[in-house]
Amino acid sequence: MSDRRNVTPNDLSAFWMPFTANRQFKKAPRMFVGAKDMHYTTSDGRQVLDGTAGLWCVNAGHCRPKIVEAIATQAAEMDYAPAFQMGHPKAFELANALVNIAPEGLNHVLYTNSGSESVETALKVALAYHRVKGDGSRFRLIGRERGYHGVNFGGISVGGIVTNRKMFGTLLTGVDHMPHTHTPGKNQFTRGEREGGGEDLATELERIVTLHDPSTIAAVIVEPVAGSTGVLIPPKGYLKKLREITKKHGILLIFDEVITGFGRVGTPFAADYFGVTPDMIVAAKGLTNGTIPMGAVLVTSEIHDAFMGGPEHMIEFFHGYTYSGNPVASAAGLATLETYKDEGLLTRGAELAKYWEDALHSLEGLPHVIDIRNLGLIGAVELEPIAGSPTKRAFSAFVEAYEKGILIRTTGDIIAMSPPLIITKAQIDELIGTLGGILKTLE
Ligand code: PXG
Repeated sequence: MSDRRNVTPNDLSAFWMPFTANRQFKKAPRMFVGAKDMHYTTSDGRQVLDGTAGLWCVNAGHCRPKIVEAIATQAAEMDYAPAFQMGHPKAFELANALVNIAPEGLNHVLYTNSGSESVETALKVALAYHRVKGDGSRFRLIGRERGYHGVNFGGISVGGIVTNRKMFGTLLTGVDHMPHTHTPGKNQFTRGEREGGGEDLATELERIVTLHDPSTIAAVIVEPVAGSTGVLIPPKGYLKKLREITKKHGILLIFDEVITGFGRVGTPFAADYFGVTPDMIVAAKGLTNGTIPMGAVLVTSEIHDAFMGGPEHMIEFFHGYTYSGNPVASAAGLATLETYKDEGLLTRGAELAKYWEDALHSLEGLPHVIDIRNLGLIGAVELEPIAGSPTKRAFSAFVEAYEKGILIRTTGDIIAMSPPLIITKAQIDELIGTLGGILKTLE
């Protein structure tokens, strides 16, 4: 095999890159060519400490042996099997393994290939569920401002990010949004969940439900902790209250745990952390440690069983993908869950959370830092935007960080971090220490 290090492609124009400033990137590309455990290797041979688990997905760290081997072995043994009207063992084994780590009651799994597809799948299950129960007037879907649920039409409709919505026409109809849970100007530098305001914020749902009448509402979808819009931690009691209201009105509650799933907040799912069990969990990313695209929707027996009433020769739910439960992805998922189990990673975040929190909050008082937020192994440092040039300051920090050997993410002027769950305390010090140095010299 040829050594691809230090090889930069000679033409970058064909690949229209996702969520990237293409012209800027292609003038000064940043390329990774290798990865192992906590580090990436750049095309110029430098090591970069991964402060973001790739894009919130490499929870066990990079190129872990069990996962690498499982993928190679499965690809050689059976690369693909038809997903409709045929099966293969690993898809079933993985579904069982997922149910085993999921909150009590979430007993069935539908597979997808991404977080976005998981969201579409969950929304469709919600609508169809009410219909098969003879309650087809429940057609409305409720999301939240500043929610991110991927980029497909259902997801951007229930999502609350203006830039992701405004170009794309009317989107889904029958959607409404709750207010987001962020309170800028108040509660800055709160560690973990803040006290107060949770019940009031959740009660906004009651107002929306009253406006539309509960009999028209199918489901409410929220991220337990909003990740990509800047790490917005819900106030205490908020999710419990959402559960109370949805239950009272026969509305399904969907947790989008694409980011918060698989140990990110110190428990297998955020549902466990908050002690709130939704009717569905949307997952992806950490399911295969980022290796092979795969997502999943976990649903309760009540939802699943509602579909199982018709004639047995009939397809119960007209939905699915060519790659639902793909053999290589299933093998990757099984090996990933084994790695999490072997190394206690689904709860390691809880052990490190306090150290992580203290390290992050040590940045309080540095130039431009206007807020710091954290939960489990998630953290955000919000910077004062440069007047008239929002996002520029944080983006400069991102580029500088890459040059100095750490990978961070930015959204607007918020720096978000979510390292692999194998990070050591010394590496937390390195990540935060390097970031602190950068903040001191930022314009
Ligand atoms: N739901 C949530 C909560 C997500 O965070 C998706 C759905 C969509 O997943 P896919 O696999 O279709 O991308 C996501 C994805 C970032 C960042 O830097 C976040 C995501 C993706 C890429 C970057 O914050 N979240």
